[in-house]
Amino acid sequence: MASYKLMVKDVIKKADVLLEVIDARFPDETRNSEVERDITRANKPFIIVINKCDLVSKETLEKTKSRLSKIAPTIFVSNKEKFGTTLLRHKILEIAGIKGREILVGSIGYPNTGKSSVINGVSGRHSARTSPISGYTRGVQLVDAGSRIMFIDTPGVIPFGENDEYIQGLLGVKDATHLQDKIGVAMRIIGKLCAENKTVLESLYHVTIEGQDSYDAILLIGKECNFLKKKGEIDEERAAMKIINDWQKGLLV
Ligand SMILES: Nc1nc2c(ncn2[C@@H]2O[C@H](COP(=O)(O)OP(=O)(O)OP(=O)(O)O)[C@@H](O)[C@H]2O)c(=O)[nH]1
Ligand SMILES: [Mg+2]
Repeated sequence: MASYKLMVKDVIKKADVLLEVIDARFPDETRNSEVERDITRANKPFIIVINKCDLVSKETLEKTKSRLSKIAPTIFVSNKEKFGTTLLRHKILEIAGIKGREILVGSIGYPNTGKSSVINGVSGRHSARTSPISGYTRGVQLVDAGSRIMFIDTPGVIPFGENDEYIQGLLGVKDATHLQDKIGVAMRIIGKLCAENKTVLESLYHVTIEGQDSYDAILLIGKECNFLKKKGEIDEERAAMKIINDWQKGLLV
């Protein structure tokens, strides 16, 4: 992990502009205040790239933007729907304020947020390697995006401890079968959805959630899916895995 931190510090030192790539579905969980502090201390400009915008509603995006734009310029991007990348290119050129030489742009953030995809989107090429399995980008990679922009692609930077299973599940760093506390992770996903977007949960599973706690909501979903153990009890672990899988597949947005 120490080498990750050193790698990030080195990229911050070398780059003229930094992109902090976050996932639109969980902006707070994928921002890293330590990295932001290091960038500010190094006196480098940075842009918060809110990626995977196709996976959230416009209202959620606007709320996120109004909060985060107090910290740094923010740009919405969806690589899937191909928007935001031209604007991002312009913003990089504007914020760097460098004339006549190449601009080095470091792309940093949590695993799987789409750092490599954003680079490919801006370059209009597929030079940075991407993957649904997080941790794909291993070493630091340089990608020439043309018109004076050179990207530094980095691996995901966040230290994961044993207690970060929720983040790991949320970000798709681990799939449901590899999570120890599947029920705990599913409960937190349900809690998040009940606070932000209860209807999507209700309509995907054909249930009505009215004041139940997250555990009871898992049972309700298990019952509706007919996930039963031998004795006829609801198989809450199977229900939890389904919820985590559906979340990771993007069905709960
Ligand atoms: N829906 C959606 N999926 C995206 C978007 N951008 C990237 N992805 C997907 O997210 C996954 C991760 O993308 P990468 O670009 O490899 O992410 P990364 O941050 O470089 O990942 P690591 O290098 O492993 O840390 C891939 O399955 C991409 O297809 C987007 O805008 N919308
Ligand atoms: Mg990558």
